[in-house]
Amino acid sequence: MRGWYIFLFLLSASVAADVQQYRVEQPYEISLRQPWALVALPDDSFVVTEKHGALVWLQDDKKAIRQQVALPDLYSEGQGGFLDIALTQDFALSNKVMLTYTRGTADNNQLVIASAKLSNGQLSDITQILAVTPTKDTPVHFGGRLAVLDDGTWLVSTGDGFDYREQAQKLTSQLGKILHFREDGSAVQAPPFSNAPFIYSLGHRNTQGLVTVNGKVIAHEHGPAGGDEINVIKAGYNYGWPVVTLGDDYSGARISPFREYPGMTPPLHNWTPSVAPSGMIHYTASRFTQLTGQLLITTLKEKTLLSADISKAPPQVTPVFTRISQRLRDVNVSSDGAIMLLTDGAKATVLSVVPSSSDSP
Ligand SMILES: [Ca+2]
Repeated sequence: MRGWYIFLFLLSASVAADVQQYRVEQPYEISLRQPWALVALPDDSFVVTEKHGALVWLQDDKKAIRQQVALPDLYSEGQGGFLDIALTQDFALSNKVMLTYTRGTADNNQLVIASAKLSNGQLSDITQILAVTPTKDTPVHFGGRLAVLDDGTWLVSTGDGFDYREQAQKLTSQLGKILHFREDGSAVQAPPFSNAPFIYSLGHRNTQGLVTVNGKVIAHEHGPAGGDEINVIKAGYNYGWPVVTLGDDYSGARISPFREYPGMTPPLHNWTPSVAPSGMIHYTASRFTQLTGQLLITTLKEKTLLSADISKAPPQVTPVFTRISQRLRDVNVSSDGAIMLLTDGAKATVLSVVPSSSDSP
């Protein structure tokens, strides 16, 4: 009888456990310097942004080409620099992309959104369409993640600037928000706050994961000491920071006496202690069938990839590929369903993870 219970335990444990049969490859020889985003292109090549202002094109034939991008007034200190790139819906025809970077000086800097053309791994026609206000004097908490919605309008996350966390609650500031805009940088029609037409949601600390899943917007954000969150983002909603957080200040002091507050939306998932979530995708491929339909989230502090099944309440969050123990900056997928992981730091690389059969070493 006891053996039968152990069998049942192993059977149920195997459902939620790490994907066991996988192989990790390093397909590109180039060493990447402080990369931020890993972007898949329709021709199955990838581009990687590097914060100091370079774009690296990783081609299918394993060659890599680095371009120093002419980003006007680039400010590349701390967490700032060249951050995200996202393709427009008609990219195959137009070669048009959106990008984020930080501009200015140590005393006066801001996140900006620009449109550009991307062809043959090279960016051109870079035109600033939006700049987050007010400017600030800290080199951290810029947010910077882009996502395109089904109707072709755009969202971008902004950070609270660290020293300006109270502004995350103010509609007069674009810090600590998710902003909504059209492809030309103008405000959308009928925004939730008529007096702050770019603001989609408020009360965020530093959001670096932003995806759509079947029309729903899902974001993750860095908390302070603990209190990292996954949120379902809805227009006009307040996500609480810094009035409500399940984390504490780095000193150990409470940031707020409130763990919940009327009118403020609690997270779908909370991580305490922090994992430091960086990138995120919705995995729709079938190469790893256990992961199909799940969110894949890279982490810096936890040094692993996490899968999140948000069809369950509460979401089921599970480490995957646990033999890889590195700070991970971003994640994407190749056209054949391989999971591509961008590592973090001054000598970073791209790892490709594919299933291996049980008789492989
Ligand atoms: Ca929150």
